[in-house]
Amino acid sequence: MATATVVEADPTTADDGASAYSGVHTSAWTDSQLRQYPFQTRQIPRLSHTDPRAELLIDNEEPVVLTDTNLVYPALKWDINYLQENIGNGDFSVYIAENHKFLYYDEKKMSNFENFVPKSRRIEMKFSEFVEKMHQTQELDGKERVYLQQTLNDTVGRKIVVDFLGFNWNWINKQQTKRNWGQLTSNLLLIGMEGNVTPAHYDEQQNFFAQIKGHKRCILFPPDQFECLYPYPVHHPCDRQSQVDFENPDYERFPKFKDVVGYEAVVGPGDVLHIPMYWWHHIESLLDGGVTITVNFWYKGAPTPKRIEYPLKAHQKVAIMRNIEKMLGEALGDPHEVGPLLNMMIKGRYEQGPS
Ligand SMILES: O=C(O)CCC(=O)C(=O)O
Repeated sequence: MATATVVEADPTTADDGASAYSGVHTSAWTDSQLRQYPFQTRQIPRLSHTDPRAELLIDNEEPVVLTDTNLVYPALKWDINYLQENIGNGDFSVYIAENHKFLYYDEKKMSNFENFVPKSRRIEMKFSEFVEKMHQTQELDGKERVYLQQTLNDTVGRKIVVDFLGFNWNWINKQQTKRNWGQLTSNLLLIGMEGNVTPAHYDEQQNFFAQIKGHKRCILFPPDQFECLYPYPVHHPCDRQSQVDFENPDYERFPKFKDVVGYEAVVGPGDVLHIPMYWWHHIESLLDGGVTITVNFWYKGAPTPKRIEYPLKAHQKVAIMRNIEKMLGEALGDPHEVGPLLNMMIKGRYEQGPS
């Protein structure tokens, strides 16, 4: 199933302070800060950006943690106080969830599924209100939580602009050009509480995920594990998100989740994780690890090549499936008719069985 050829991490460099290799290291974190899940993972390699293996992995649309890009070097001094003083008076999107899981939903698709009840809500607030809210929820002892997720924009203060201009644009622009990626669409600033979880989903963009403060565990799955992860229908507000609750998987509904195999890395300040387009990612701020700050760099993928090569890659098949669902939704005039029609089309006809 998994066709990814992620190179095996070098145990001498793979460690970010705690050990999947049980060597002796000074620990920035320990295994007890990781949540437990019922599937196996392999380590994503941690490499220097000058290592040719790193370039190869990015070329092959495979994940890698780059340890020394200096991509967000000026931001490594950012903490809540510095941001509160300098980030400006703009509005920030803050999600409030009833537990640690922040399942994303597309508000524009909510009218397609009138019975859908989101488990988190988005509120626009000033940065100082967010900080206050975070302190309040910390006192509530972890039940309700907040997660700031805001695209960086021109409302930020002068010092943040200076930091932003000092990012290693030279390196990242070269990455973009070399691979013929489209434009940088946005930089999302994420400020999370310890223990926050972004459940598994995929994006239709290339991502350089730059960790600034605290540690995050990133579990990735290649696009060929689509069948094991059971994404919501395209018209559902949770499009691109897995329906499987990793902490309590319903194997009757999602039997193939038993076959899922992930790749994982814990990223800390200065690390940059390449999350290739269409790769599933589940991201958790470590338990008892304090506040986390991340800025990601989302790029449009390369244009479809003029000459298509066969066999198609898994992510190209995902794109085809998405288009079929979208076209059926339009043709039928009702997203709720897509599932029944697809079922009618395949039931007793295309399922595997005696030939
Ligand atoms: O860091 C997180 O919690 C989620 C980030 C994410 O999903 C992304 O950058 O695509």
